[in-house]
Amino acid sequence: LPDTVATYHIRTLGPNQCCSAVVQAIEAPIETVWSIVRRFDNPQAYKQFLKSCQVIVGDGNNVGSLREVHVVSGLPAASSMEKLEILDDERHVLSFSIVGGDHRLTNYKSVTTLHGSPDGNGTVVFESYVVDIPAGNDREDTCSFVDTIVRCNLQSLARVSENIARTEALPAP
Ligand code: A8S
Repeated sequence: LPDTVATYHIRTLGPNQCCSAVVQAIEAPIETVWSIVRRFDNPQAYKQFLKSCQVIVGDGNNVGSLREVHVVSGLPAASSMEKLEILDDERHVLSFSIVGGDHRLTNYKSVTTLHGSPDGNGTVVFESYVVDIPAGNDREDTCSFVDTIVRCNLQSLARVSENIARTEALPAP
C-alpha cells in the first residue's frame, strides 16, 4: 500500500463510532482527479446529493475553512456544515469534518487520498471515514448508509474525471 494510505487512513475509533472505506479506480490522470477533489468550495461538481455550497469562513483553500452545503430533496437532511481539515496539493490529500447541520452524522470525519498509477493514466481514490453511531442505529446500518453515499460520490467523480480526461486527450484541430 502507498505510504499516505497508512498515514492518513488508519485511526482510532471511539467506543460508539464506526468506520469504513471505499476505493475507486479512475481512468484519468491524478492531476485531473485532484483538480476536482481539491475544490472544497465546489463539492457539488461531483457529489450528486448536493445542490449548492457556500463557503462561510475562509477561502476554501485553507485549513479551517467552513462550508455550508445544501442537500437535494428526498434525503433525510437539508444541510450540513463542514470544516476543511487537510488540503495537501503535493500528497493529494483532502480531509473534512462535519461540525453541524440537521442530519444524524455526528463527529463525521473523512479523508480522501489519490494515488497515481505508474503509467500516469490512472488514479486510485481511497476515502475512509469515522462517524458516531446514532442512538437507535447499529454499526451495520450506519456504515451501509454512509458507504452508499461515498460510493455514489466516487463513481460520479470517476465519470466526471474520465470525461475531462477524454476531452483533454483529443488531438488539436
Ligand atoms: C460527503 C459524505 C457524506 C454526506 C452526507 C456522508 C450528507 O451530505 C448526505 C445525507 C445525510 O443524511 C448527511 O462526502 C449529509 O459528502 C447526502 C447531509 C451530511
